[in-house]
Amino acid sequence: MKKVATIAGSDATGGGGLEADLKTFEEFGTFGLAAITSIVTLDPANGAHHLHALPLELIQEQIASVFAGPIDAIKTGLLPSKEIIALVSEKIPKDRPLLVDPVIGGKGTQDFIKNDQVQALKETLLPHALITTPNLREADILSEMGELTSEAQMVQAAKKIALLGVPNVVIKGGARLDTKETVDLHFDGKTIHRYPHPVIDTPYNHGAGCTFAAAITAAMAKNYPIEQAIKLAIDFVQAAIAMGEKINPYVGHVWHGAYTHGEKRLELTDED
Ligand code: PXL
Repeated sequence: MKKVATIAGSDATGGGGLEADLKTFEEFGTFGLAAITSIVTLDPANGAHHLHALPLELIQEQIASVFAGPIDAIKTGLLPSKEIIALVSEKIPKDRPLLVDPVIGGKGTQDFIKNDQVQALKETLLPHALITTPNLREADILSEMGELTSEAQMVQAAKKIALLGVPNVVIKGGARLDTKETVDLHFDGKTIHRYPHPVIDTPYNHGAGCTFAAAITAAMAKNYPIEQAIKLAIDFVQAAIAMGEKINPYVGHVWHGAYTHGEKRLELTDED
């Protein structure tokens, strides 16, 4: 069985973060392992997110635990300080496919990220990545191009980010361009591949980014070629968004089980 590791934050509400990663790894029929960098909580009184980073020694011990045996692919998510980024960059095996999800501009986490972390990500971790998966906002920050409002700008940003030493850059169009169809762009160092798909009109899409990145990582562990892994991940996330659920008064999450269990869930009734 393929083993897939995530080094990420915990999203206590279960939509994004390592919860999304582990659920997604499982859906892909792989074995998931996790090192927790931080815990993100949600205040039920007002919906505010709070970040609690774990001590470096504890993160280091977890990374040692995770890599005590062979791992087929690695994903990183929220790495909330430059020291944590340096530690992860130093300790992860360099001969395994690494996906870096640059969690610097997502809902719920964007307020936690400081400029020195972005620099550390660019200089220390991204050069080890086989693939990175920024959303539009993250691509804007990494490329230093400012707000990206067209596909032509996404192409330019992908090429700039590749210059940081990443062979594959996937920029997610998401729902921000305010159209019925969106496009995810993949630059493989030579060619731009387009992955157009419909925008699903729902507010319940928290966790979509983490789930997309986790799906690509699991597919890479299973030796899918990158383009096929991206296509599969898009289908997986589209299903997860289509069956999104309101989880608390503030957010609704994608359902990571939708791609493989969606039909069955329709047949079963919840025993309330
Ligand atoms: O932005 C995605 C994300 C990543 N990691 C953690 C999160 C979230 C969103 O809330 O909590 C830990």
